[in-house]
Amino acid sequence: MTTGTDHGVGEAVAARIERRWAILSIVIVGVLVGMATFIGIHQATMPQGRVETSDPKTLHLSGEFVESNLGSTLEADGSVTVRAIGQQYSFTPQCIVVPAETPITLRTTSADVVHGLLIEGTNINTMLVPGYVAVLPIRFNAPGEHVMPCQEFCGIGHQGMWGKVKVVDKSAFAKLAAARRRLTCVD
Ligand SMILES: [Cu+2]
Repeated sequence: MTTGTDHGVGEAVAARIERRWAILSIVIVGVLVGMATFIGIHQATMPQGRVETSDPKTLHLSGEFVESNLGSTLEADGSVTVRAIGQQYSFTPQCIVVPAETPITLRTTSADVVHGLLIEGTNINTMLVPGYVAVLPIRFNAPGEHVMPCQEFCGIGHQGMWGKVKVVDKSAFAKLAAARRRLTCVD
C-alpha cells in the first residue's frame, strides 16, 4: 500500500527526471541551432575560391561550349578535358568517351534550366546551373559503360534525359585522339 509520503517522494522523482529531460532537449535544440548558425556564417564568410560563369544565351555562338568544341580532348600533359552541356532534354554530346586510368577534368554547364549529371556506378554527380560552369576532377579505374541520367527534375521531358559514358582503354583512346581533336562516341 502506498502512503501519502510515498506519493510525495514519487512525485518529486518524476519531476526531477522530467526536468532533466527538458534541459537535455533544450541543450540538443541549442546545439543544432548553434551548428546551423556556425555553418551559415562560416560558409558566407568563406565563399568558393573560384567561380566560373557562362552565358546560356550565347553558349552556342562563342566560347568554349560551342558545339565544335564539345567532347573529350587529350591535353599536352596527358590528362583529358571533357566539355559537355545539358539542355532540355538531352546532353551534348549524348555519348562521352574517356580513357581509363587518366585524370579527367569534366567541364559542364546548362543551356537553359538547372539539370543534374550523374554517372551511374561512380560518385560523379553534379548540378548544371545555367550561368555557371561545373568543374569536376574525375577518374575511371577500368574500361566499361555507364549510363548518365539527368538527376534534377528539369521539365516535362526529364525522364527521357539520358546520356552515356564509354570508358575505353588508355591506348585505344590515344589512337582515337591522334585522329581527331574532339572525341565523342555519338554514332
Ligand atoms: Cu535535365
